[in-house]
Amino acid sequence: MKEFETIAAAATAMSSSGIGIIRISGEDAFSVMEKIFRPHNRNKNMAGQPSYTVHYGTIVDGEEVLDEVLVLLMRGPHSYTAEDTVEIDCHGGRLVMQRILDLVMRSGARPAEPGEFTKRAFLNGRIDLSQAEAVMDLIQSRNKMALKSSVSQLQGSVRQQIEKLRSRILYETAFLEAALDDPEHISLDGYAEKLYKTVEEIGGEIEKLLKSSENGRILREGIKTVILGKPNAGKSSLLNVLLGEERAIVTEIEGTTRDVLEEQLQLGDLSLSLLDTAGIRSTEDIVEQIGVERAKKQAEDADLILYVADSSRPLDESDEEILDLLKGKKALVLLNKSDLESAITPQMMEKRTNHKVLLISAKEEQGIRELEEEIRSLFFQGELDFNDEVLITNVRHKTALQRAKESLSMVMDSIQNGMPEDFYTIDLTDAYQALGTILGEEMGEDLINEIFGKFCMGK
Ligand SMILES: Nc1nc2c(ncn2[C@@H]2O[C@H](COP(=O)(O)OP(=O)(O)OP(=O)(O)O)[C@@H](O)[C@H]2O)c(=O)[nH]1
Ligand SMILES: [Mg+2]
Repeated sequence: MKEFETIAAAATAMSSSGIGIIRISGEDAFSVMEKIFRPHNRNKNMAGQPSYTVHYGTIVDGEEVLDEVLVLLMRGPHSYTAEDTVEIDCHGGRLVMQRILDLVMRSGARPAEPGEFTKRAFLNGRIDLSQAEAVMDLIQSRNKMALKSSVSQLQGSVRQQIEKLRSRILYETAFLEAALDDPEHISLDGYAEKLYKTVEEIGGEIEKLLKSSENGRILREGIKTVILGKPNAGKSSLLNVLLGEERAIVTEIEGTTRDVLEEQLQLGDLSLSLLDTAGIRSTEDIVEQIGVERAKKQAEDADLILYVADSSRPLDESDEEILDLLKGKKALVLLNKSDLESAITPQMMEKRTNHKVLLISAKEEQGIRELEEEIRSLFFQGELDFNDEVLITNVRHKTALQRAKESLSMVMDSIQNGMPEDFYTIDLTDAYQALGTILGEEMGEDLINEIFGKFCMGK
């Protein structure tokens, strides 16, 4: 019966701030409040107060007044958790919040687990699992686009899309089963061709969602941008210029950076996860060798590589090696140290690579705006408009969509191979169930607990 116990937690950070909010949810939320809250108007009957009302008074532990507060009442099912909920707005201070929280626990609530309030909203059917997950994404959003996408998911954009696909699949499964049960009245003549087309269409819709997940991931995690180049090319200098602070060590000694250094960078709406790496060269130094290997490894799964070359020095075999690493990747070639006399011109570089070549000077901060613009246009080429598109931002949703897509492909195979109709229903049902897991249907308790376990405290 654990799910129905009354829970409580601090909903705001426990630190010095204007106010702190303690939230209580469950059957006994109101009775806990009555035990510890003394309304300013002593004659007020708190148990009889309507939902969505705010009351001024004090929190008392016996005769001791702990704080002056406002209490908000929300009766289920019209609350976040869909249960009776009380929020105490107290002063935001570690000690005062801790003392009130202790008192709440002694008065009939137990500490909420991470994500438990949202889990209740889900278990009580107020939101589906994709919406619950959107709550977490919303809190963690690092840029406007990510925020916009999680708000739309919170409002059910993913759910609606999935429900539409599921109901189409369900219709076909039900029709097939009815026909198989009652062949005398329902004919399956010509049905396979029709089903093939429908399944192909649904598969196409799923494919579209899967494609969106790449943009979704970039929104969520930021563009993984790896700065690559030979020692001394100015990689760390570039990182510092982009960040606007002296984050990485810069010296004229080759091999200054040994390890990968990661920093977050905001370019307008875009988030970049920017990685400075060790200069690529063959070296006897074991520590540097490890650094070089790490740099190459990061480059392998980068969304974007910024290749920094020292334009005052001629190209050598290490540059060739780096140019190889750029093949098939989104990349920009940056000829750095444009303030010095050049040994490599953009024209020379353009002959060796299909990537865009830019002249910059990290030291003089030249060409940096242009670089930022190029990065933006690489990721937003006009066609990427997140306004109406449902974006899949969650890896779990992506995996489920892939499973559904595979099952639908099997249905199409069965039709093409002239298999009997009952084969179709098995795979259609699989696809239906796979999509259901996105909404939190057909899922075991363990999995549900694992998902909510990743939430933050008090949410
Ligand atoms: N003239 C000039 N010097 C630069 C420029 N950018 C960097 N430098 C200098 O080049 C040297 C190396 O810069 P770093 O940023 O440490 O180079 P790096 O690529 O990180 O080097 P490693 O960490 O050794 O791989 C430093 O002395 C910088 O001041 C530039 O645009 N113009
Ligand atoms: Mg460096």
